[in-house]
Amino acid sequence: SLPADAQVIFVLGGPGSGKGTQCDQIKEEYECVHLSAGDLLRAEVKSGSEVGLKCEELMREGKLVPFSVTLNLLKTAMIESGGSFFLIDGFPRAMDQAEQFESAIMPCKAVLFFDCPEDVMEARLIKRGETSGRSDDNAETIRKRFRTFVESSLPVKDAYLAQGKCHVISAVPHPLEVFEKVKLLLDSINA
Ligand code: UP5
Ligand code: MG
Repeated sequence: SLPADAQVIFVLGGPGSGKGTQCDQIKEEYECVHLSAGDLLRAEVKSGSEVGLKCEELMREGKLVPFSVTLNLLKTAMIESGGSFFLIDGFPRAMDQAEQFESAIMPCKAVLFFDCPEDVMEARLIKRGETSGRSDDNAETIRKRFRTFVESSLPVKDAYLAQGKCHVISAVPHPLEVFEKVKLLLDSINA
């Protein structure tokens, strides 16, 4: 089980907004465990498990995998990490996921939301697709990921804004400049 003082921060933003890039920076300066739901899913696909096979197709279509899959992967990784301060990157991607995670595990302390125009995210992903090997970094799937993001994931941001838990940071500047804002924020919520 998780330590009594465990804390969760959700790191959200559109496809290619820079969630992973910023989490890599954060973990250099803060003692935390970075868990990317997408990375956990890609590892599951790579393992060749039955669950992985089911998810592969959905991810290639830019659709959400079943919530039970991500919840199990995240919960297991949280416990196995032995950590107590968790950056959950790219999850929850829909409001029901947020609610169910919070009732099954714990309420999040805060949400970091990376705001980025679609054309900027698209250019980043197309460029990354030249070398990433990710089956979803192609123009057609990127469009579908954007659609899923707007329809399912953006409402999560709005709900946490209404709760006063969501902090929006522009993801357009240079990564180091974005990180300066992230640090101010984390220090202000005393993570
Ligand atoms: N880059 C980053 N920051 C930059 C900056 N400030 N200036 C210029 N360039 C910048 O960055 C993307 C690219 O941009 C990189 O090349 C980077 O160098 C550059 P990255 O940090 O990787 O952005 P990130 O937001 O992490 O983008 P990612 O592609 O990982 O976001 P997605 O949300 O699309 O992908 P994720 O891995 O989270 O999910 C993949 C799929 O899994 C989903 O589409 C879905 O099918 C499935 N999924 C679920 O179903 N449920 C979940 O809970 C999670 C995932
Ligand atoms: Mg990522």
